[in-house]
Amino acid sequence: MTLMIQPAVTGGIFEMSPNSRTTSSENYDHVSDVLTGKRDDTIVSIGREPGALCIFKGCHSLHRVSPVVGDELRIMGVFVYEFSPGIVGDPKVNATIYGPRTLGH
Ligand SMILES: O=C(O)CCC(=O)C(=O)O
Repeated sequence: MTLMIQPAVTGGIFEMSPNSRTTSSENYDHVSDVLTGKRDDTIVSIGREPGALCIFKGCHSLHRVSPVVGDELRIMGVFVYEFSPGIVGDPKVNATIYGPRTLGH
């Protein structure tokens, strides 16, 4: 679940191809088609106004954010829910996705 707090002035568009994978299938052919632009028809853009709330199956939906342009920060709350309590994201993975500023938090 994401909650837009402060959109980028330019860029920072959140796009996803909903349900592009399943628990039982990585669906590599479809994923490849999306990544190479052959299935742009499956991509949806999500609202970027402050307060925009998006609930989606992130593990099963390819998603990306276009480059943020300009000096203003794009601030997004990202809430990830697990089936069991106590599960946290791998700090190295988080640093790869969100930047080294997340290390140690
Ligand atoms: O920044 C966003 O708009 C989406 C972030 C996201 O979905 C993620 O970090 O997995």
